[in-house]
Amino acid sequence: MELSTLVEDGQPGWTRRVFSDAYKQSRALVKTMMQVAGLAVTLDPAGNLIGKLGGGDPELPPLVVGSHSDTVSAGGRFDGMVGVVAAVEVARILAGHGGALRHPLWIVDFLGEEPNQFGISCLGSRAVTGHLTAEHLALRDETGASLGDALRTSGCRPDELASTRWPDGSLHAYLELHIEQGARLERAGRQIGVVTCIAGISRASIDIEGRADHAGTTPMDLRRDALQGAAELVLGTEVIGRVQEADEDGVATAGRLLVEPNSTNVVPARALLNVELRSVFETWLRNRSTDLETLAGRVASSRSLAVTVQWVSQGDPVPCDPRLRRILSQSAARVGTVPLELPSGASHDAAHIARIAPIAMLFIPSRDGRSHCPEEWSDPWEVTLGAKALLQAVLDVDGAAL
Ligand code: HGY
Ligand code: MN
Ligand code: MN
Repeated sequence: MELSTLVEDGQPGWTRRVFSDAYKQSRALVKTMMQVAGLAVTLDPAGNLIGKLGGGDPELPPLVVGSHSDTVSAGGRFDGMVGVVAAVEVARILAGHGGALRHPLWIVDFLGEEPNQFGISCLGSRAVTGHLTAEHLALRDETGASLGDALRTSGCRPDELASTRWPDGSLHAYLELHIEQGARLERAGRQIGVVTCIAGISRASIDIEGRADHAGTTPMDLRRDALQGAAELVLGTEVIGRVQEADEDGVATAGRLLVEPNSTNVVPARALLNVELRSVFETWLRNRSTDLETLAGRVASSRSLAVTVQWVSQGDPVPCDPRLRRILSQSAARVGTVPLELPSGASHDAAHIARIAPIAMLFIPSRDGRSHCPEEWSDPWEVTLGAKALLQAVLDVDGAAL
């Protein structure tokens, strides 16, 4: 709740985007919380806030627990924040019981998990796994500024990204507590979820070039209307998202559209459409990406438009570590709940950390399955129970030979 008071002025809901002043203030608060909890806090060149607690055996690799504290536009107060605040609370309790853990414990607030104006998400967790590339840093937003510039301006050191790298196999495990952002737990009457697999996401930026013309004097059959082409792609995205293949399915969203010159009396010359496809089934994801490209080609030829599909990111589904899933199910039971195993339609920093370490996630319920909106809500007792399960999971994973 305290974090949610730090939001961007004049923005609806709870908005705290990665390059905003509100985010800068909120990270100062998270840093203070980490310090009060007894952690040694550093900010790495990629902007990851890392609080460290020594373990009984400093030779052992760290057990890392994290999430994010940035939001989408007009977002809620729980997506990411629950995982960060609960992780700090877990560390505070363990710091008060010196020697409780064998492994060092790192608590991480990853930079910019949500997609930003450069069209790329998970900046901090990509960086530590070596997947925030020079091409990414060169991505430009509508103002022409580059991601590298934005990182520099916000106090990060993108030229030193190599030094943020967590080598492959250098962690004992990575755990993340998060709200479900869906309604399966609520429908099943369960309080704790153990994630089986994190959906893969394919994100496309589709540039549609037509021709500006006078809206009053240009006959309909002479128009090259970029927005009409975009509209066909938007409706086609829904058709693609509804495709079922055997028992495989997924979702598709056309969530962002820019129109130029965006004037009522000019035939739209250009449209920029962002589409994302998600599924826990790799084949479905690949086939639907092909469908989208085929549709783009058809719209281009039938409307004499230039349509370019750029895949900004293509991430495969990420299974959670089966050993950790078993341990976390027992941890959830030890705090008196009956856990539910379920996939995550939302993506998380954990999906990137999976490249270098075994990962697992715990979910708490989202009321009415709502998220990425001001109505996002989890009851305080649900958050507390999630933190208890996370504490038990940290103790159990610390003691496990993985
Ligand atoms: O979009 C997502 O899945 C995540 O909430 N950033
Ligand atoms: Mn989110
Ligand atoms: Mn999130």
